[in-house]
Amino acid sequence: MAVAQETRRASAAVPFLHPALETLDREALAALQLERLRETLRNAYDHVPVHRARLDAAGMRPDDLRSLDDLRALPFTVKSDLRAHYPFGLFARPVGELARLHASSGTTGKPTVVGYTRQDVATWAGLMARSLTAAGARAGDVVHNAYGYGLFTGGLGAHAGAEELGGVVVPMSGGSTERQVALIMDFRARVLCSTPSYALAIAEVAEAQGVDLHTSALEIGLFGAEPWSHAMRAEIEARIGLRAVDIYGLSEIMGPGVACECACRNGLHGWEDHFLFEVIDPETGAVLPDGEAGELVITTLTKQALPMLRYRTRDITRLARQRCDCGRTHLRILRITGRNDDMLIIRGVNVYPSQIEAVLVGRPATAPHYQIVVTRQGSLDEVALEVEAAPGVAAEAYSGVAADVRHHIKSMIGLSAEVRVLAPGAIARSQGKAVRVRDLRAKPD
Ligand code: DLL
Repeated sequence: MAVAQETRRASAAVPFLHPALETLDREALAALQLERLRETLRNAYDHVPVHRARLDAAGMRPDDLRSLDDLRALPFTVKSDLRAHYPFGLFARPVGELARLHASSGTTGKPTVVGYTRQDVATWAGLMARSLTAAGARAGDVVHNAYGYGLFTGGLGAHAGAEELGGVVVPMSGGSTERQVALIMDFRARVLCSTPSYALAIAEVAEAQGVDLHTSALEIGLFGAEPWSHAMRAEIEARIGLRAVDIYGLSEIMGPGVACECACRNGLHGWEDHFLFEVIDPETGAVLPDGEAGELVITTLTKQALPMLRYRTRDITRLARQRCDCGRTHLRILRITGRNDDMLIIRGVNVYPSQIEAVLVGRPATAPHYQIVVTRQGSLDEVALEVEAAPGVAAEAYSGVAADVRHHIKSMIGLSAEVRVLAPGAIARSQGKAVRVRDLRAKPD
């Protein structure tokens, strides 16, 4: 009942950005997708030799496409394809016709580079504005944007979307946390855009400065770019006093705004007029039925510069296609629980960092700042959890707190882990994506 009331209030107060598009019935949506998929295949086939060779090898021509199910015959694209054809080999337009380049940080090897035409940039701003609207933002809102500006898509992506919506953007970027607190208060920001871990760092600095963010104008947070648990959502909401909304995206597909929660917050609406979503079994590549957990695969439907065919995101999630209470018909991506490559196998137990977070965050004696340290003893992987004590917990109590956390990790995840409780402030704070796992295992070259 409470949810229904909240939804009614939310949808009365927050109009859709494109009601006709966001509530298209499934049949009309599928027809639009098929038309756009044909166009995308033509673009990829005609302009990207790598795609043309793969489609030829699969015996498929763009005009052969009869139904959306034919998508399953298309080969996957993976991140290493972008690296192998660095920098511009997967682009369907000459660089001189582009408006923007972004790139991943590329901690190992070459970065992955993505490009946008002017129209791609406009599409992206439109989808980001749609996402902000779904989250509850509206024209005239002051939007404090603490996503990093630069090659990372978070800063500029959120910025352009907020402007498109008619918002008043504060282009803060990450860092200078004390200044962030002051400007959030002084400029009366209603919307905060940042990673969830950085939102918590902002809350912490505000508390240390004696500033109560509950008295700020903040009402909505658009948090994404890294996995975060429901427990983390509750923690952020309690510390800042806003409604925390999950937003998803990735540079290879566009940037932030590929999917976003609405006021119902029961999954992130994936904008299906611009993307096709599938979930596959990561081992076999077979498409899984809705509701089953697997790897998210996305095909772009309107991208000009970088059309992506069945891109394997490595993100683990489930899809739900039933109509949402908000009235939107676009499917929902349930919370991203982690990435394939983040999964740890510790003595045969498969563990995602977000499962550990769900146990650690919200316990009264620990703070939501943690790191997972993985080492190898002989042929066995070992894991140690370092978590900060909540402020005010006496140092003599740390060993008891550690025993309690160890017990809960064992009973809820089945993992036996060493737990080290550290003093408040001992774990480095992120200004963007948090580094949750310190992997000290020797890596083969
Ligand atoms: O992180 C784009 C973004 C910016 C999304 C701001 C949301 C907000 P990349 O740097 O390319 O792009 O990283 C993409 O981050 O494949 C996921 O693993 C992870 N990720 C992004 N959003 C979420 C989320 C941006 N809401 C990678 N929940 C993705 C969990 C997320 N993981």
